[in-house]
Amino acid sequence: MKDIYEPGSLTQAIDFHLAHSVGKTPDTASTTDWRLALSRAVRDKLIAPWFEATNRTYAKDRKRVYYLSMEFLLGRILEDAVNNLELEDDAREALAKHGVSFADVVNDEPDAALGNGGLGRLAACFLDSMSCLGIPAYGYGIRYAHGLFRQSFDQGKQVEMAEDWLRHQHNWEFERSECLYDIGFGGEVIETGAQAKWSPSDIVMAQAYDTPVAGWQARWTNTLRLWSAKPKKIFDLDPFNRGEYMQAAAPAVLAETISRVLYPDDSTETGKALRLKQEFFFTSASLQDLLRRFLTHNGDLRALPTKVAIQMNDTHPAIAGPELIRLLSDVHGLSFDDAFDTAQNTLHYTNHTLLPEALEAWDVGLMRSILPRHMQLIERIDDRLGRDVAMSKTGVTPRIVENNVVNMGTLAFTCSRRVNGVSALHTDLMKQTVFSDLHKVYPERILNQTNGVTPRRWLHGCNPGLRDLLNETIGTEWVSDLEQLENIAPLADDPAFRKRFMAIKQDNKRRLADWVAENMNLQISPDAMFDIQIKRIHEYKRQLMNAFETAALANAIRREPDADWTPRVKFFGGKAAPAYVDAKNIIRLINDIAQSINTDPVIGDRLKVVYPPNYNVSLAEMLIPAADLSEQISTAGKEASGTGNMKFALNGAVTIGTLDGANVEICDHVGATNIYIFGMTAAEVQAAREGYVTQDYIDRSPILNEVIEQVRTGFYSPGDPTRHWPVLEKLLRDDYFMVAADFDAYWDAQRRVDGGFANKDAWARMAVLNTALSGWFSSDRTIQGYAKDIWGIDSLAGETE
Ligand code: F58
Repeated sequence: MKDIYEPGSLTQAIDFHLAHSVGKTPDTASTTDWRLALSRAVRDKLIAPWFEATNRTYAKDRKRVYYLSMEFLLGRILEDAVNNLELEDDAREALAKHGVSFADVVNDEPDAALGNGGLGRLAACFLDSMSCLGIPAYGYGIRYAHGLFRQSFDQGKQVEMAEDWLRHQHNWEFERSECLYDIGFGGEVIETGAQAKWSPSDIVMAQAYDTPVAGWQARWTNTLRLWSAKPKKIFDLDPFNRGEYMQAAAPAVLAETISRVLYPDDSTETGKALRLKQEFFFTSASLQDLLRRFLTHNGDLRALPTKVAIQMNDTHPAIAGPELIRLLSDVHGLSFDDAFDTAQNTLHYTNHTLLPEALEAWDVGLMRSILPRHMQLIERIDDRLGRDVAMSKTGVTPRIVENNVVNMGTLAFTCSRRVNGVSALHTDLMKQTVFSDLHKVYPERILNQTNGVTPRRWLHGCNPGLRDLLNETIGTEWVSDLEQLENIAPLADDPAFRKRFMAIKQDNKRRLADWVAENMNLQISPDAMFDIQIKRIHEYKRQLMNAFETAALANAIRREPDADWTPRVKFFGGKAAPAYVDAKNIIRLINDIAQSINTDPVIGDRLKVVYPPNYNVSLAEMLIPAADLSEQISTAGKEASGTGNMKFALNGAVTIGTLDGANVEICDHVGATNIYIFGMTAAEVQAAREGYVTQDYIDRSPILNEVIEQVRTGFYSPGDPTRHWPVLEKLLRDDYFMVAADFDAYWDAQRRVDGGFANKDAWARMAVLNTALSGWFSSDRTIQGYAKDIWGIDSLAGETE
């Protein structure tokens, strides 16, 4: 199929869509109208490559990947699509003809925030890379009506508001009103002989919405298929006619609840049931859909693994094990053993956390009431595991169902051919800790695929200054072959190149400073070091340690204002789960510390603290290119990988970090002299747990002690001196993440950073080398690893007919 527009005819396409899709004339069009028109024009350009990719996959009956993820944290779509199609100049010009700014138009788009953090953003990077590499793939997820909540601050406290990304027309998707599947809940299982039939008591429908995902230069285009819940029966007329309008509408409302909101946590009982329903809803719809597609070409379902690889992004879709077995056996007639083997050879599971509280476990009673047939199958799968365990003679006793809960990690592991961690350290720890028993029974199953990030969004798109410098210096191939950045490494020693590199950084910092002045009513100097920690607020990520260090630095400045300080602006960004009280307390403390420092005339420009509300992908795209220092300071052993750490390094920020997650590999790549590593290792953290007393560490650190005393006596909350006691109480009672133990090492490392930044040439050299040597952290490399080691799928891009 040919492109419907002539090359260079974007103007014509935008004008067409402004009139025919949006229904406006140029003189009445708002920024949003122009955005909708441009989005339609750009979407048109995706259609030909999309059809071609689909046809080629079909024609050759190629193996496909199905990436099942509860979350796809896409961010804005328009600018990314424009970049991938290299239409930026055309779009800018076309809009300029009408006196409209391209930047205003792309910034008008709300973020598609269908994810919480790293896990969801990783899924979005993977979609981009699979399209760039020409790997036939579908992303499957949920079309939440409301994505991650919007955050604001009220006197420093986090306030959550519902997000509403679909309020304006969403121009990227195609509604597939014919693509519907029944999803059952509850009811009973009727067994006749060896046959089981599940008869659910409630049924909702899953309806597909497809978004084309174009890869770099539209070499290949895959599909993101998101499911929306619809009622089976649209309306109850009887109660309506009786005037009982609420009752008439209730069944539909209840059904639609399933895809209404992205869950930021699951701390309430009702929340738990709804989340389990969401998980089953999208998993079952996806499996039914892919089986239907498989059966259009193939007869024997036992051949499924030759044509299909399913990747489960964490345990959220882990019900895929029993559901696939159910579909294969109860619906399509395979024996349980054949169904199990087929499912297991098709499924793969990625683990993203070892934190015990984040490992999913469902109450057996809840599972049985919502998914009675699946609970039976889980017990049979557990028996199979029991047999393998006995045969292995390892002496270990892993079980899926234990103490009346279904352990979803063990279920996912048992039903998968391959299980992977997301960084080298995390994968080792998986083998030693959470999955040590299963690893003994199945020593071949666990492997590592260190995370990566897409260079299209996280360098080419968000840092146009650096993009242009790179294009001019080493050509443009780096965009789809990121390790070519190594070619700039020798230029770290070239003063002229360093100067240009740092001038770009300075421009990015100036832009951010302008944004802060305009949006936060705070003046910051772009000459200061921009020190940034942006990520979900969690105790293990230790924003608290950063806040304490910030307060301690302010104290030191107040004592000796005329000493030779390296001016800094500390940025914090991130949301806390609404029910995570300890994290919300930390947010309030940071905001109070910021208020105290920013209004202190003695401190002045030597230190400022900025915490913009509602951190999201778009804000990250502005902050990361402007960073000098990247904060990656989690307690060693707790951050599975991190991906922000990679984005910062790629954009020429130097990392201060612990030997945790992928920081270890970043250190290996950029070199130990170009990163500030401090603190305990994962093994040292384990050893320090024995007899740990927070107060002992505080007593040994006069710097930390002073800050703790200030917090205790209300220095940061003068009208309300006890406000931050809960933070201290928690710390003193249970400093599980060892803020006190690592504080002095962190303080010392920060003072080394001060010295490092003061030496402009040496710092610039480090910055250049960080960009040059982090090309390995492209998600293209990660996806190539999955394709080769896990999925057994080749690229189709560039392959001749
Ligand atoms: C993150 N997990 C890891 N979970 O913490 C991070 O180290 C890693 O780099 C990233 O995955 C990608 O592998 C993560 O983001 C969540 O957001 C959960 C989603 C479900 C609700 C609880 C949080």
